[in-house]
Amino acid sequence: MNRQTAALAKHVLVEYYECNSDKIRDPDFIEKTMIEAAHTTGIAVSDCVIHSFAPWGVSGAVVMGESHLTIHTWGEFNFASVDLYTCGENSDPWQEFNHLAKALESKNFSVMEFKRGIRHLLPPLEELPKEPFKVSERLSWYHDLDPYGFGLSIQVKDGCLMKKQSKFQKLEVYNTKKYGKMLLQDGKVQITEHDEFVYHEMMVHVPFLSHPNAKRILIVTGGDGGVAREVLKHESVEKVVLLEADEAIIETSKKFFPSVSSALDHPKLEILIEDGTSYMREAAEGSFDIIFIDSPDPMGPGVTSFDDEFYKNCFKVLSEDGILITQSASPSGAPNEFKEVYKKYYNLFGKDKVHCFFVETPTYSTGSWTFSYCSKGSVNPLTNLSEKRADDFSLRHDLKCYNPEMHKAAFAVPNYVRDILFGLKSEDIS
Ligand code: AG3
Repeated sequence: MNRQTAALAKHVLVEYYECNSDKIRDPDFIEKTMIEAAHTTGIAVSDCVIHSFAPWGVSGAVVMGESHLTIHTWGEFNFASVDLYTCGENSDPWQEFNHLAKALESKNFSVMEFKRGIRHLLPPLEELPKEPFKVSERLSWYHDLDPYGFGLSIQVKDGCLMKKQSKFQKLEVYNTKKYGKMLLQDGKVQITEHDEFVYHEMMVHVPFLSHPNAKRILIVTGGDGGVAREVLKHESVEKVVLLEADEAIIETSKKFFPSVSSALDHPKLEILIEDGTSYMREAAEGSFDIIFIDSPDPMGPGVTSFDDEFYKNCFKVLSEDGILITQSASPSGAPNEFKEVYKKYYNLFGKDKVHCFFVETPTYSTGSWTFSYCSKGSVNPLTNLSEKRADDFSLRHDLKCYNPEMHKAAFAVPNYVRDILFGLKSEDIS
């Protein structure tokens, strides 16, 4: 770049003619496409605002670090007018341009490129004050939005600490204002440093303190290590197998969440990088006392690929008194998913062997989440709870959430959830 043409940013103005008329009238499509286009630059996206106008127009803006992308569409003319502004000499707005041209199916376009902030017209750097400018910290919001018209917003600082597409999913790490570091999988919050203890302690200690003697433990998709950390607090445990398909989760947790991944090198723990389907097919009958499935959402965007055969194999692999614990979504946020999950377990274990318990999860949308407790034999989460043992355990390990009162209270089910669970008719349970 020579002295005359060097600039701080590039600005490309595009007119996309003869676009696909349905697409340019669809605000959801425009939003998704704009964010995808912004991601092609590699510059972090701060926010996206979209408005639709009657009868056929959409206006939108994506704000990125010192860059932006705006769009105005005229549905009646199959036309979209777009600004692509990217900072940095090496930035490339043309990938954004291509992405939009393809997505909008524009057959004809015109483009102008401008340099912004012509370098030789700006003061030479050596004339700037030696002290760095005081930049006021401005936080932005991360929105974890459900497809059901609801979501969670959490304020983040310092930009994105890590973003990568693994073989299986998009992983991101942010530093939040209130909850410490946060891990996202495909845009959904999985853990935050400051509230993960609720989910992990309750998921693990509820079955352990009602099972008489759990020794052999299987964890499926718990690569961040939170479940393993809690499991390994129990001295009865002889062996823990952790099945995780995505090695990148393990690496990310070790790097950014040392307090969650702290037990991943424990000598009793065996980590296998696989999704569990074939492992479960081949595992010996009755070989595990507790199985934990710490999956992303049971259905919807973060859906896991476990099919009926996998769950049948879980049943087979459990010992006589074995317990299967899975996260079972938010019944108010995703009632249909919730219902489907319980339908499956009722079929497999029998209705009276399946119990639902609640936990408070400030950083999962709705703030209230459930686990399912499915018992193969006669272990019951309440009648088999040893309160003395639970109390001692909680004190000895200085737990932040679990205690015998929490254990009992967790199984209190509000009427609207009872209606879903008890309303599952025998024909649903086939
Ligand atoms: N596992 C899944 C939590 C559910 C997240 N869903 C959501 N935010 N919609 C958490 C992994 C912790 N080990």
